[in-house]
Amino acid sequence: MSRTEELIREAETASARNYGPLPVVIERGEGCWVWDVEGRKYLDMLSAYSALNQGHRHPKIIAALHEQADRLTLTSRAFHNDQMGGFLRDLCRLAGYEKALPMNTGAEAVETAIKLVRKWAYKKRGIADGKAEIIACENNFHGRTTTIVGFSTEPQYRDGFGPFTPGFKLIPYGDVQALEKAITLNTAGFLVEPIQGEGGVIVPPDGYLRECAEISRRRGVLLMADEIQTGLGRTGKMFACEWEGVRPDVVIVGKALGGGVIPVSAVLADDAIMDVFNPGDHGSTFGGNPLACAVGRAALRVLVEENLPARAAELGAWFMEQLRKIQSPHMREVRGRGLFVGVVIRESSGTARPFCEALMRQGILAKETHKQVIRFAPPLVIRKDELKWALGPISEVLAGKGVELAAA
Ligand code: IF1
Repeated sequence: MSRTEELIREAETASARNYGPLPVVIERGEGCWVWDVEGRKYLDMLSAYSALNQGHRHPKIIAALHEQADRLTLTSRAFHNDQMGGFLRDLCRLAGYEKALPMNTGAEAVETAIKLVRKWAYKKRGIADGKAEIIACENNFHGRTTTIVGFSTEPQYRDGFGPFTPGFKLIPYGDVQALEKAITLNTAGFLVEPIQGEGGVIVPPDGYLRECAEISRRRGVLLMADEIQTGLGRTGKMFACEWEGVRPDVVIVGKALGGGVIPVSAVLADDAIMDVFNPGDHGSTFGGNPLACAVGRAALRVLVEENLPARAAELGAWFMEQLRKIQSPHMREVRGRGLFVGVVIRESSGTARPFCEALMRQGILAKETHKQVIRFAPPLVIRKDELKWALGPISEVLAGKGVELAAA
C-alpha cells in the first residue's frame, strides 16, 4: 500500500463519511503550491474554497501568528484583549462600516446576521413578535447549520435534518421582480450571495444587486450580502458588491479573513443596526480571540499591501479569455469574475469529477461543484506565468486527455 493509500484508509476509518475528497494527501504548502506525501507538487486552484486568497503560509500572516502565539491566544469575551479593537477597526475601515461583530466560521456569521436582522425587525421596524421573515435565493449556499440548511434548495443538504427553522422565503436568484413581489410588511431582510459559489459560480445579470439594493431600501428591508466566498479580493474588488456600487446594510465575511490559518468571520453593519445587540444577546467562546484578531489583521494588511483585488481582476480576465480559447468538445461555458471561475462541462460528457481527477494527475487541484462545474479559484498571489503553466494541462484535460469518462 502506498503512503497515500495508508493515510486515506486511516482517515476514512476514523472519520465520518461526510466528504468525498480527491485521493491526494497534502503535507506541505507554500504560496499557490502544495506537496503531497509522495513528494508530488500541485498547483492549488481551489484555495480552500477562497479561504487561501493570500496563499498558503503567507510570511506576514505566519509571522503575526507566531508573534501572537508567543504572547496570548485566548481570553474569551469575558475580558478584553489588546488585539480585537485594532483588527475590527481595520476591518470596518476597509469595508466602510461602523461596527463589526467577530465570529469564527462562515455559518456562525450567517447565523449572527440572521439574529441581527430579526432583532432589528422587532426593535426598530416594529414587526410583530415572531413574524419576521428573511428572503433568500434558490440555489443558495450559506453554510451547514440546521437553520441555514432549512432554507437550502439542495435536497441532500436538508434530507434527514429537519424540522427546520421557519421564517424564510425563497425566490429565484437573479430575478428582481421576484424580490419585489416576495416582500411583505413582515420582511426584515434579503440574504444574497453576490455570485453564487457552491451553486456553480453563477454570476447574476448586470444591475441585479443594484436593483435589489434599490428595492430593499424603498421597502425598508435590510440587504444582507454573504461575501464569505466572494469577498476579500476574490472577484477583482475587495467586495463583490463594489462591482455594482452597492453598499449592503449587512455584510458577512469569513474564509480569507483568517488568512488561510484559522477560522475568522465577522458581520459588518452600521451602529443603527448593530446597536440592537445587548450584552448577553449573542456570543462565542472563540469569536474575537487575540490570535484570530492578530492573524485577521495581518490577513487584511496583505490583501491591501499586495493589491490582491486588482491582481484578481487583471489575472482573472486574462485567464478567462484564455480558457474560452480552448478547443474542447466537453466544455459548454466559462463564467465568473476575477479569479472566481467556473468551467461548465456538457452533460453529454458526464460530470466534472473525472476532469478534476485528470487535472489532479497533471498536478492541478480543482474541485467540481454542482456536478457539471469545475471551479478554478487559485490564491490571488498566483503569478501570471504560473497561471500560464496551468493552461497547458487544463487545455489537455478539457480536450479529454487522461479523463476517465464514465460510460453514458
Ligand atoms: C464545505 C461549498 C464553497 C459559503 C458562503 C457561507 C459559507 C460558505 C457563500 C459557510 C462555505 C464552503 C463550505 C465548505 C465548502 C465550501 C463551499 F462548496 F460547500 F459550497 F465554497 F462553495 N457562505 N462554503 O461559500 O462557511 O461555515 O464553512 O466557514 O466543505 O462545506 P463555513
